[in-house]
Amino acid sequence: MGHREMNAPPVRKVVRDADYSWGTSAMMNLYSGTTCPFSHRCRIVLFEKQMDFQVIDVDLFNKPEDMAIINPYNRVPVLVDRDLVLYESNIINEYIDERFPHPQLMPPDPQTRAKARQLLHTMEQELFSHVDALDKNLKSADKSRQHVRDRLTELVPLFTKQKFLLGDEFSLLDVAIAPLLWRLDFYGVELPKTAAPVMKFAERIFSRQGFIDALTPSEKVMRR
Ligand SMILES: N[C@@H](CCC(=O)N[C@@H](CS)C(=O)NCC(=O)O)C(=O)O
Repeated sequence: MGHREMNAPPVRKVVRDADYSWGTSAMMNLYSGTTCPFSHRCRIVLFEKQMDFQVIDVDLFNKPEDMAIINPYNRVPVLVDRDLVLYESNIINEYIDERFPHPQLMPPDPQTRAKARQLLHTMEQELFSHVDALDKNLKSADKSRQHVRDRLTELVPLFTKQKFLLGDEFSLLDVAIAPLLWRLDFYGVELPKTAAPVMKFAERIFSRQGFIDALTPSEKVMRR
């Protein structure tokens, strides 16, 4: 699995006619939502690595019954790698990064890695906890828009010094934030003009081939 003849192009199969044969393929299987920002994170990492994998689109309005068996939270993304079943996007991404270490997306030294994990946690608390309200345009969506706008604007000083969240190298932190940055227009979050360095950072991610390849047709139309 994941190993190919030298110079053979990677096999990247996208299954759109949901064939939910859990884990029967020799390749890594990612069960993914076509508009789900958390699944989007895992698709980016898969496409950034030169390896074989299969992305299986899960219809979230008509979820397969056994989804709840493989993930007790009954959510996507889920990664099935033969006997291993994983859920939670950041956990899946760390696994893929360790299983296919080139290019490495987590920092190599324990201290920076611990800091990265801490920042991933902060990102969930401060930004991604608002995704549900924004996505469903709940009553609290306006508060969420303001909160997301303020937290992102706070990142401005960081990008006067460095290209990406952890420094000048692209990392799993940039992967984790990217689906939200891609959806800002879609969620109705407008950043102030002073936040231009943050949008420049976003464009740096959006122009990567791995990012472009990972977009589903429904995500492509979220942003012009
Ligand atoms: N914290 C989880 C969040 C996953 C999540 O919320 N997934 C949503 C779609 S974006 C889902 O599957 N919801 C269940 C449903 O819509 O039925 C992660 O990072 O993987």
